Amino acid sequence: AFGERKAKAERMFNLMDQFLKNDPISLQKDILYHVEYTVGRSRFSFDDFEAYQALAHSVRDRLIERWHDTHIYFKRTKPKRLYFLSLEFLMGRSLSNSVINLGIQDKYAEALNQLGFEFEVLAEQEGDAALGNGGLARLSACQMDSLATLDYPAWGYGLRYEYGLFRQIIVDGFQHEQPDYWLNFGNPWEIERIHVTYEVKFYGTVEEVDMNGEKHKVWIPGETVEAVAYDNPLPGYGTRNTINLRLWAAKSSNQFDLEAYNTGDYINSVVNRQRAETISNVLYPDDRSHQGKELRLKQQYFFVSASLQDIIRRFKEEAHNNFDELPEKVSLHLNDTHPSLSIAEVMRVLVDEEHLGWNKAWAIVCKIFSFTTHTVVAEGLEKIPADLLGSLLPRHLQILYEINSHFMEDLKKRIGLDYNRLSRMSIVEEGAVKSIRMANLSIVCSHTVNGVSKLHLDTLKIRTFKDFYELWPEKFQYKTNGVTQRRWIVVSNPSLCLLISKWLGTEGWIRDADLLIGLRDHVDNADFHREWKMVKKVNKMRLAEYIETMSGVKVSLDAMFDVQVKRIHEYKRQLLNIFGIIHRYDCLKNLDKNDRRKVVPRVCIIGGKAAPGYEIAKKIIKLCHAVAEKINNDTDIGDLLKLVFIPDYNVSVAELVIPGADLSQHLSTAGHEASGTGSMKFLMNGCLLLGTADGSMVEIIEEIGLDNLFIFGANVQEVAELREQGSTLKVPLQFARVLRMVRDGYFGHKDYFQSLCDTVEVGNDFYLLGSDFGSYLEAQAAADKAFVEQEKWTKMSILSVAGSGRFSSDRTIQEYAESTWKIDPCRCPF
Ligand code: 6GP
Repeated sequence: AFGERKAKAERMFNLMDQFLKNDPISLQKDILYHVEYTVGRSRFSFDDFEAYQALAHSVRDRLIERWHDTHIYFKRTKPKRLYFLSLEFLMGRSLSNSVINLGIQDKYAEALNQLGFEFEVLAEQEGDAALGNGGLARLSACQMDSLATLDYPAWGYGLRYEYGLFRQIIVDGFQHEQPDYWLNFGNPWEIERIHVTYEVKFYGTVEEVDMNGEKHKVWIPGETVEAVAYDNPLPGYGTRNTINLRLWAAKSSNQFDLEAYNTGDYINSVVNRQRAETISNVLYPDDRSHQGKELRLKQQYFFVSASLQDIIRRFKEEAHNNFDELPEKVSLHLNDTHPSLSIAEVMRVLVDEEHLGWNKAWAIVCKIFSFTTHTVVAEGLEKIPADLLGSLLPRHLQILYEINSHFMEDLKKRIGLDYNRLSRMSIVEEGAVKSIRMANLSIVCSHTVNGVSKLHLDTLKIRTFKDFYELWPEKFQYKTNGVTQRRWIVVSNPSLCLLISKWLGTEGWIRDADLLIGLRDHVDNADFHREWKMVKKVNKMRLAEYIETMSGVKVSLDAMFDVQVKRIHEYKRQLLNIFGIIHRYDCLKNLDKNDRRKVVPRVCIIGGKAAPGYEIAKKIIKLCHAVAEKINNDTDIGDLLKLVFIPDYNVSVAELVIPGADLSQHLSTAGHEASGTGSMKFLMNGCLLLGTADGSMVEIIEEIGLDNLFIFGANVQEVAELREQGSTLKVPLQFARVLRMVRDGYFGHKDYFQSLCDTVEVGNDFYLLGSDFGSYLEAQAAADKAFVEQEKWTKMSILSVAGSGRFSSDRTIQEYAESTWKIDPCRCPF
């Protein structure tokens, strides 16, 4: 009977497969249908934006079809599922990525051509979905793409912020923040599920009640908010599998405030209900400092509670109520500590609602969670004041205390009464402000704790989580980050994509990035070199045009395009870059005309956002503009040196900037960048890297060899030694000179820049700009020298791409799937 049912289902799927046709005529019909009936414009008259909307809806239809098929298949086969819990996803645009993954880009291009539109032009109409800050959030997006492509039965869960990461505008060289109204023009990529809603509770009290002779804790909440699901289908490449990213939005609950109604205060009651909806309103724009704000905690719990209700409901549908099976069916991944309240929440559900005993519940919980940390510094780790947690989530605080007291008891048995160590490892931090250490909680309860590069794990072992590592060495692993070559080559660099496929004789590398190694076979081929350089030139032209429209600065295509784009942080040392540029400018000014001719012209490009409250980072942005103004207007210098700041750096800007870069800079003080993923995107685009041996750079060096990039600066051990030296540290004269120029007001704003200069003064220079400056300049000189030898440069560029295969997020995800999540591919056969 099962065979018959299966055959019938397969016949049905074949029929359904025909439902939406993908030939250009059908696509045109669908687009025009959406112009008329979805967008509500006449099919005889619509503009580019309306055409984009209609196009997006026709793509969405195709996504939905596959997404349904995938989920029906998952439901039928009941595989163990991965739930990827993350408060941030930096998806960027969806159109190009979707049609490429669906494999129908050419057909759409043709269909649009006949309608008088160009695909690329319409793609530019789309705004970015920026529901995240930086590296962590973009990593989640890359990993979702890999999960779909590799057919894993995975779900992403996140929050649907009404306002994503702020827009950065620059006024007079200063950063200003504006809200990101990304939903104002509608979002064709999501599906609102008005029937998928859950109630999320806050505040209130905990009571103990007798049930059948047993005592149980019952949480009587003081406020209830509703979570509504918005689903975002994410297609894999070269597969029908299309997985779901489910984002939650807050809606006021249907429970009406009767008391307010009785007293007649109808208006206030309605207004108060709206307050509930503010929970998912806005993304917190700090990527590393945690301020223990109530709203942030509310966001976290709102997200955790809705996601877990959804996950447990699905589990119960498939496994009935046998919670012993939970570890075989469910893997919960904590993307940093932000979702770690999940641990207390699962305990609460199992103990209070499902009435499992504490020990049994704990044994289950310890088998289902895995955790990845994305930071290095202990100060960056999340701590939540116990008072705050107790008032918002009274039952969870009790559970956290209980988890901790069990843990402390066990720990004493293992390590004895070493009170210092016990207090360092405790989940509860006693002190002026008693607080909950979310990282300790995550480590205690997860079966695996992951770093994001080898060096990162080493740092965690010897520094940040030393005590835990000594207790549970087997828990600690690393999975070096990766990025998806679909977005970072195929979508963003179509000419390179064609060239690679031509010379490899296959498009197989789009699913298997290891094949890129085959480019090594052609590394000396003159035709290949010519075509390679052509591709770079085309991308540089695209970038040059963008620079001119954004900043009015005309740049020469013969110059080396030198790029540093990422969040602005002291540890990422954008200041080192700017100081290097000042030094270069200073040297140029002192050269005579003849010598200037020998200089490699540079276009220095810097971009990135500063957290709104991060004063020093904002000053770095201002300094960049002040220096740019001086240099770019110096007719003496002309095309030899230009400096441009690209405003509002985001995913779609990155797609334009990265392919056009010759050189990119990754300057973090060794030991501070957990991994770094920007470097991998540049690497895949044939851009040479200049940087420190930090994070994943160490592994990039292993892969492509020291000869093919420019490494400088103190390594991790040296950093520790240098810091010991304090105010006796030696700093090159050039550094002191540059610092003096800034201090003396050479670039204006003398007073404003003093405090910035203080941060790198000897004795105060925590990130060691001064002591790394000499070797930084040497690395820059080596880059100049290599750039002159175009054949050598091209070879290095080819070898960079050839060696980038290991930095595909496909590799990362496969490692997680096999060794951490223990999930198998589940490929929809239809
Ligand atoms: C970042 C790390 O700084 C970066 O090195 C890493 O590549 C990336 O995560 C992905 O793992 N961290 C964050 O963005 C962050 O918010 C709390 O950390």
